[in-house]
Amino acid sequence: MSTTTTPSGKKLLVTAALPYANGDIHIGHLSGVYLPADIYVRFKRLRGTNVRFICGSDDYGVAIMLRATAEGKTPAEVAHAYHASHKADFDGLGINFDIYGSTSQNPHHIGTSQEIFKKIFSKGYFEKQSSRQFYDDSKQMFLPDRFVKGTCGYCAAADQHGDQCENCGKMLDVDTVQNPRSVVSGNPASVRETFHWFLDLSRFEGAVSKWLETAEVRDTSRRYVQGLLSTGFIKRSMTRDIDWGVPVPIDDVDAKSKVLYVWFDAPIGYISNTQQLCAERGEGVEHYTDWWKSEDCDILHFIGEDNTIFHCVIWIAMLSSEGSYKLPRGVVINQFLNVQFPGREVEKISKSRGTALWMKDYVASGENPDTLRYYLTMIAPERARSTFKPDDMLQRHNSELANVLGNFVHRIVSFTHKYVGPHVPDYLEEKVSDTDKAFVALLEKAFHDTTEQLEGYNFRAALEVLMEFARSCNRYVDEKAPWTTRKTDMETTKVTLATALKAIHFFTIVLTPFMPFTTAKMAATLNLDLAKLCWDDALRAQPAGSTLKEPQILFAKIETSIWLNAAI
Ligand code: B3M
Ligand code: ZN
Repeated sequence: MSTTTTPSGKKLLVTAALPYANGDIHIGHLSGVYLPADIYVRFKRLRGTNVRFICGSDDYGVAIMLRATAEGKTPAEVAHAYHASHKADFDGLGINFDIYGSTSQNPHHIGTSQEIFKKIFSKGYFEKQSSRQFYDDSKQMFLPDRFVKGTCGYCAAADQHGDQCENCGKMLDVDTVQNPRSVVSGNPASVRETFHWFLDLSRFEGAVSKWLETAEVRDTSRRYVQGLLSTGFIKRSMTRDIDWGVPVPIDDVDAKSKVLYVWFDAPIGYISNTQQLCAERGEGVEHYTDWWKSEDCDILHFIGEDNTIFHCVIWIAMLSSEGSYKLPRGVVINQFLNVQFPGREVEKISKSRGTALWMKDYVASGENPDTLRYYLTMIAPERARSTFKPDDMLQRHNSELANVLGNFVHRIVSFTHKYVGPHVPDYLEEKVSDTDKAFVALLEKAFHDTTEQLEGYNFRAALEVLMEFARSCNRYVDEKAPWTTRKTDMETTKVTLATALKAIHFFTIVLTPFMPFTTAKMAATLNLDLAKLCWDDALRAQPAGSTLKEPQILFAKIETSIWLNAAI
C-alpha cells in the first residue's frame, strides 16, 4: 500500500527534553514530555514524514555533582549509571528514540558546544562581568547556588538553597543568605569575586517576540512568554565555576577552569546527538545540517513547563546570535502532573515524600505498558495540571480498555471464526443497510477528527475520539446482533462482520501511536504487516478472504496494580 507525505513534505526533527542524569524517570516526565513526543513521532511516521526523534541524558551541571557527592561517586559514574537506567525505562514503555545520547559521552558534544559559544563570543554578544559568589575555602572551590545552604534573609526560614527560598519564594544571593555553609564540606562558606560571561537577553526581545508570532506553542505557553517579554529580559551568566562540564573555550586568563552553564550546553545536546546519529547511520556527521540548517526540515521540541524559559527565551537567543541554525517551528509544553492515592489529598510529585512513581518499577512489575500509556494520555496535563490516580488507572483499564476496546476486538474475531471461518467475509452490496453506512460514516469522522487533533498536538482529545468510536462499535454490534441474524440471514451477518473487521483494521493503525504493544497483537491477529501500512490505510478494509488468526486477549482484567498503595 502507498505511503503518504505531509502536505508540506518537509522532514521533521523532534526532540524531547534531555533528562538530568541524576535521577530516574517518573510518571510526570513520561506524561509531560516523552509520551506525547513518542505519539507524535509515530503518528507523523505513519503519515509518511521523514522524522528523527532525538533525546539523551543531560549529564553536566551542579545537580549531577551533588548526586555524585551524595553517592560517593564521580559525576561521570553517576551520569553513566542513570543514562543506562533511563534507556531501559524508555525501552520498556515503547518510547522509541532514534538516539538516546549522553552529553558527557557523545564525542561531538564538547566541540559543537564550544564552537557555538565561540561564534556568539566573536560576534560580541557576551559581556564579561565580575560577580561575588560563595566559596568553600577548605575545598578551594566556588559554590554554585545549590551547593550552599543557609537561612533566608527575608523570612528567616532555615536550611534554604543559595538561589531561592522554598518558604517565601524569594530569589536569594550572596547578600541575602545568612550563615551560609557549603553542602560539600559542611563548613561555613565565604564570598569571593569571580568573572563570568553574560548573555544580555534583553538584546533578543525582538527576536523572541518575532519567533513567537509564528511559533507553534500552546496558548498558555504563549501567554507565559508574552508575560516574560512584557517585564523585559535580563542578563544571564553562561559560565560556571565548576569542573564538570564543557570547558569555556576562550583565551582569557579568567576563563580558566570554568565551564559552560549547563543550560547553555544542554540544548546543544539536541544538535550533538543528531550529529552522532548521522555518524551512526553512516551518513557522515556533517549531514546534521540537513536537520538543523535546512529549509527542508522543521524542528519541534517537547518539554515540561519548568523548561519554558530555557527553550523559548535563552535557546532562541542562542540560536539567533549564533545565526546559522533554524529556529524551532514549535515548542510543545505540558504542565506538571500531580498524584492522588486512595483516601489521600492531591499531592505534588516529590521524591522525598515518596509520591514519585518510577518508570523502572512499572516496567519491572510486568504490567501492561499500554495501560500506563493509555491512562497518561487520557489525563495528559496539556493545558492545566492534572492528577494521576492509581485506582482510576485500574478502573479505566478494566472498564475502557478491557470492556470496550478489548471486548469488541475479541468478540468480532471470535464470531467471524465461528460463523464464517478464519477469513474476512465477502458480502453482497445490496445487504448493506443504513445502519452499516452510518457506522462507516462514524469511522470516517473519527479518522478525520483524530488526525486533526494529533496535528494540533491534542493527544488527549485524539484518544478520546477513538475511545468514543470504540463505544459506537459495541453499540453497532449489539444493534446488528450477528448471533441472531446468523440463524436466518447469513448474508447480513457477513456484512456486519466485515464492517466490524474494518473497524478493527482501523484501530490497528490509528491506535499504534498511543498503544503500540496492543496494536502489534492486533496486527498479528489480522495478519497485517504494520511496517507497510500508512495512516490513510486506516480508512480501507482488508480484502475479503484475508485470513485471520485466533483472537488474543488484549487486556486481561486486573484487580490490583503496583501503585495502588504506593505512598501509604
Ligand atoms: N535537564 C531539565 C530537566 O530535566 C533539563 C532539560 C534539558 S533539555 C535541553 O527537566
Ligand atoms: Zn524566605
